[in-house]
Amino acid sequence: MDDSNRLTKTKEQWARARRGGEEREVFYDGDERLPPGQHLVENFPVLDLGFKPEIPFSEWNLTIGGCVTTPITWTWEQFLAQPQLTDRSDFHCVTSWSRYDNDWAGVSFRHIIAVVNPLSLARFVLFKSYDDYTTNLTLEACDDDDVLLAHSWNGKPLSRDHGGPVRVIVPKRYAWKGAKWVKEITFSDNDEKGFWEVRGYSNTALPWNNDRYG
Ligand SMILES: Nc1nc2c(c(=O)[nH]1)N[C@H]1C(S)=C(S)[C@@H](COP(=O)(O)O)O[C@H]1N2
Ligand SMILES: [Mo]
Repeated sequence: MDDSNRLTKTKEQWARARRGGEEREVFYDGDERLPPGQHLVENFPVLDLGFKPEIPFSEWNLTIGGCVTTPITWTWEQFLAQPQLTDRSDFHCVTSWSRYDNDWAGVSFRHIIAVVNPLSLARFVLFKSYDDYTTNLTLEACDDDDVLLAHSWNGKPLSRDHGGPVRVIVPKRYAWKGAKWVKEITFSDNDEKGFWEVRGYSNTALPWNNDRYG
C-alpha cells in the first residue's frame, strides 16, 4: 500500500470510529502494526489507581460466576493446574505508548469459557480486581485465542507492579481493558461499565480505530 492510500485508509478508520453509534467493534484490516496516535516504547510503564495490592499466593483466589452453569473459585494451586497457554502480543495503552512482543503465560480465556460454561444469555463479562478496579468487555471480545489470565511475563513471574499474581491480557483492546490483580470474573446479560468506562473512556476501546473515548 502506498503512503497516501494508507493515510486515506487510516483517516477513514478514524472517521468511522468518531462517528459514534452503538456498535463500533470493526477491526482495522490495514497492515500497520502501530495503531494511530501511538508511539513505541522499549520499557514497560506502570499504571494504576495509586496503590498496588499485595496478595500472598496463600490468600489469592479467583472467582468466576454469574450467568454460567458451573461457577468456580480457584486457589493458586488450582489455577496453576489448569492447561497453560503462552502467547506473544503487543500492548497498547490509551495514554499513547505501545510495547511490542510481550510473552505472556497463563490460562486462556477460552479454557475458562469451557470450564464455567456461560449460558446463552451471557453476552458481557465484568472483571473486578483486588484494588477494586473494574473493566467490562463483550464475551465476543474475550472469546479470542490471544486473551488470557497471565501469571508470567517474558519468562518470569508477573511482578506486583504489573498486576501479579494474575492479570488479564486482551491484546486487541487498549490495555485498560486488562484487569491487573484480577479477583472476580462475572458473566452477565447486562453490560455493566467499569472504572474508566464510566469516566468517559470508550466501551469498545479498539486501538486501530483510535477508539479512546466513549
Ligand atoms: N486492577 C487494575 N488493573 C488495571 C489498572 C488499574 O489501575 N488497576 N490500570 C489499567 C490501565 S489504564 C493500563 S494502561 C494497564 C497498565 O498495565 P501496566 O501497569 O502493566 O503497564 O493496566 C490496566 N489494568
Ligand atoms: Mo491506561
